Amino acid sequence: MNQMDNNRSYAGTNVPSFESSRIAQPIGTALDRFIKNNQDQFQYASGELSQLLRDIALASKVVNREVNKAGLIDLMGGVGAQNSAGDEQQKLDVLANIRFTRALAKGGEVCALISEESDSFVDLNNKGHYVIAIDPLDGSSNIDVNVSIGTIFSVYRRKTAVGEPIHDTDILQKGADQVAAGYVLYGSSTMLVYTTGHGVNGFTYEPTLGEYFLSHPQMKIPAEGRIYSINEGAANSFSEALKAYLQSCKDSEYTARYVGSLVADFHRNLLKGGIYIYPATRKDPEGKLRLLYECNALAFIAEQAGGKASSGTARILDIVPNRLHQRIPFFVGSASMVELATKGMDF
Ligand code: FDP
Repeated sequence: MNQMDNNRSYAGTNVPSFESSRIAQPIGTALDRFIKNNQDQFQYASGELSQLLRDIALASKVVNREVNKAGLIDLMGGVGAQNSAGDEQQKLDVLANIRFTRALAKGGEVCALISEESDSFVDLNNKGHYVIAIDPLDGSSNIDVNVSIGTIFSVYRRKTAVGEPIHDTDILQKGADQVAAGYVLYGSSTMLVYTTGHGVNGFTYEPTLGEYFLSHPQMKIPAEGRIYSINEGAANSFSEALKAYLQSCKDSEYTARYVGSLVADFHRNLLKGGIYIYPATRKDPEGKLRLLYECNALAFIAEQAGGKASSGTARILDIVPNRLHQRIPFFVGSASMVELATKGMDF
């Protein structure tokens, strides 16, 4: 079929034919195949990290199924308890935590798991080479209202020798030490986006085949964006520098977009260009988001995609955590926006 056939118009309109549309293009590489093809990029390549990524993908499919059914079976609402960070635990938070913990424990590659839902780290298998930090279900307050939520994960190589007891040096590693990081977005379609330090690739879940396929190869965040994402309800307690930055966004007639699920806001800005900000506020003087299992992963992905991530005073990936559930102010997204937003910060 020639190009003219491909682009023929119907009834005088210039509608591209089905054959030439994106719909007709072949489905991308399956995630499993992609992981295998790229295994050699990794300096410790032994197949363990690849297996770990597959375990995460598998658990995310189970969670995706549960998220989709949440309104039909009794999976909405809280469990009547708080997690280590003091947030109300939702039923799906607890379930997602169980799904990921089980998948990672069975795999055997992970020696310790840090989760938003557990007070201390979980000792999984002393023979594993990897430490994982995970927010099993980010954006919990959106579960009951059917708005996009996500999973965020960071993977570190353990510092102690295999077989030795897990030490603080394994657990409290800075973001720059991550060997992989990613997120799953349970949205209008489900996507898994991850990096192993060689760019960022995005995979879309095909539910009838039960498989993720490469749909967004080598993702790059536009250096300049026009979207700003922040909960301005707390504006009275923002620093003067931040207030001035937000005013400049308004003066330039930027677009304000805030889903209230970090993964969803981050993902949109990654694709379109923009900045996500969760600053220090009166209520949360250290910021609200957790360094180890929220900010580090997204900072790694942002940098790999050409963007930036800052606490306002430091590059996120350079910050050495001092405790498991440490919070930090977070500015992430298009490089020039993060630079401008954090200029002259007075935290
Ligand atoms: P949530 O409390 O619903 O889990 O990680 C915490 C988080 O959501 C982020 O996903 C989200 O961006 C932010 O908190 C929303 O906080 P505010 O309601 O304070 O804006």
